[in-house]
Amino acid sequence: MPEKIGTLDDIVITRAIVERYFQKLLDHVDVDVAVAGGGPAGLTAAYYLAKENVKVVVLERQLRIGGGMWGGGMMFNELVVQEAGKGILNEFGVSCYPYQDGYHTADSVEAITTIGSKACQAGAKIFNLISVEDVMIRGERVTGLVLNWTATEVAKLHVDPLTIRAKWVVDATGHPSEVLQIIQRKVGPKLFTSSGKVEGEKPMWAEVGEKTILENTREVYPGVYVTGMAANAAFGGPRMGPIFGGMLLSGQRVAELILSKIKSPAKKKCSV
Ligand code: 48F
Repeated sequence: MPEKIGTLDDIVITRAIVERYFQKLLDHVDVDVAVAGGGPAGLTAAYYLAKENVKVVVLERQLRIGGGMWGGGMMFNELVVQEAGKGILNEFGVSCYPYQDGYHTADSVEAITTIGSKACQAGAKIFNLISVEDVMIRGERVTGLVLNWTATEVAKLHVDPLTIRAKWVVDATGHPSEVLQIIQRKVGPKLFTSSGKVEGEKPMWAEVGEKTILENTREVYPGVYVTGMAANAAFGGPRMGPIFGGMLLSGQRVAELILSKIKSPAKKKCSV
């Protein structure tokens, strides 16, 4: 065996993984922001929050982060962004190529691996293989998320979940807007939408969808913001297919909205 590999004890490897994982988990059971869903919108939100030293955790059901970005359009792994979306890809360092006026393309694999990496390096903690199955509500405000291993969901095992507390929750679960569906199921039609329920996404229309997604990125229940495709699903905007600028801009916007809440401290009385 080559000398440079040295001696390796399988039990040390096991201890290292178990100790480090549980330390990481324990450090993130009480956070500023919990993001449900590690697609392009959730990861972009996590990046912009972590960059400002906000303690942020991303919970992702799948083994892999990235949601619907990997496959570009219909498994052609290229994506399109408009000028504003290109600005965010540039900030991440993703290569963009002009196609025609106002349209740029990027390799979807380069885009999502880079965004994920930048979010981690900024300090966001991502937990994959964990599904959000419920919310904690105290006094008509969401105060955290209820989690379980995706494996229990897949195997339909009767196993009780665990919880994490968060000052703010972000629904970045994409088309199904799962956190909002849970809230409406548990507390009735009390979302800040016209019907109080998830309005449901409308048919594909890139131009309108990319505009409405930014208006729809907002607080949708006390303590809960919505971003990405979940925002258009919540407020009844169209889907927009493989143009991804709206997802990135929505992730950035939700981070700005939460940062403005975190940074505007409650007014205190001055003593003289
Ligand atoms: O679906 P997804 O990519 O949502 P997004 O960030 O971006 C939408 C685009 O991919 C595309 C589009 C572009 O125009 O329309 O569809 O809004 O990522 C959502 C992620 O959330 C995870 C899911 O596995 C995916 O990776 N997710 C969904 N529900 C849960 C969840 C849940 N209950 N718990 C944890 N993760």
